[in-house]
Amino acid sequence: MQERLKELQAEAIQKVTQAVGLKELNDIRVAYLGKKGPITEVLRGMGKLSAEERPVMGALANEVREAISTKIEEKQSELEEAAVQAKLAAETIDVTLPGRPVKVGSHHPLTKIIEEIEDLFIGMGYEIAEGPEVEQDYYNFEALNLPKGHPARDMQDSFYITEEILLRTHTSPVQARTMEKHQGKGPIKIICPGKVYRRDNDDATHSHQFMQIEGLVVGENIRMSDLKGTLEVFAKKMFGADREIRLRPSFFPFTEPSVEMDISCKMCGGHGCSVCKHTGWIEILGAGMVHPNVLEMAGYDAKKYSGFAFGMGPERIAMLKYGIDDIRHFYTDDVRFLKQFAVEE
Ligand code: FA5
Repeated sequence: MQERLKELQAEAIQKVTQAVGLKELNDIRVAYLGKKGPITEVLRGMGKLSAEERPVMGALANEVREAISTKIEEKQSELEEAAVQAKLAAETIDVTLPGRPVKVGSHHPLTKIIEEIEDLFIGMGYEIAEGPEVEQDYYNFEALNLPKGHPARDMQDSFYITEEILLRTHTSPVQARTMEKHQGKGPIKIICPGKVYRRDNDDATHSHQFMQIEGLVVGENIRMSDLKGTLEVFAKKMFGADREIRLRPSFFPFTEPSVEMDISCKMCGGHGCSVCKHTGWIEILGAGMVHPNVLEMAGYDAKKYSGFAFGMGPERIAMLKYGIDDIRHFYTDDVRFLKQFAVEE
């Protein structure tokens, strides 16, 4: 019996030593130390032994169990440690490898132009105002001295939603809204950037959706010379002192007198090309002195208060500044076009 126990110990220890996985190790544990294992089997035969032999054999059986268990535990730790090391080796990260470059976006050229214009006017003491793109006919036209049926409404072909609601055709309704909010009191000095919509046919200089920046100054003793000086400062800062500017008499129902400002075409140096429709000039804004009717409708005393207003097209300004030959580039999201402006930042 003693010999059988020693044999079992040697056999089990050899199997444990050769085991290659935790599952196999557990199978060995169950096979040798389990209730149905050979050691238990040997112990069952102890009843046939004499009273002196029994404790000796019991002690030996415990020793054998102990020795096998210890070996199993050692092997288990060894296999677990090997598994951890293998996992670590498989997951090693080479921190010295060069990283993948991150694609960085950039500001859209129109956003850049609008921010530049905002900064310029904020520097002159203006505040930024906003208004809705889905606008009431009243603010888009009527409050601007354009009653229903007025022929000048045809100057801006509109997208109507209902008879009274439309997509605003210009940012001038923000003038009317701002004056109404000030309840007949001055001074007001605002610019208002935003999207506008017209049923214009798209071509190199026209888009059915485009941006405008409106300006409005209301106070006592505001004169045409203030408007001219402001526009000159703006144009020189924006395009450089060497670019030519011209003011042409014009007509807007909400200003009197009215002007339009053109800048000499950068694409052709003023000789004429497709961008300037062969005139050498590009129109960038409309302006004028706020019509007394508009002041009165907003609750101002037109004898005491006067004002000037202007509305410019940032796309046209960006085209002139960056030498862009087609307004549609702003809206077609060609990354090759947009990337050129990232370089400048
Ligand atoms: C107006 O919209 C007036 N509300 C401007 C104004 C404001 C006048 C305050 C007086 C006082 P106009 O329709 O000319 O005016 O448009 C103003 C500017 O928007 C133009 O000078 C041009 O730069 C730009 N613009 C007009 N139509 C388009 C278009 N279809 N696509 C791109 N830009 C346009």
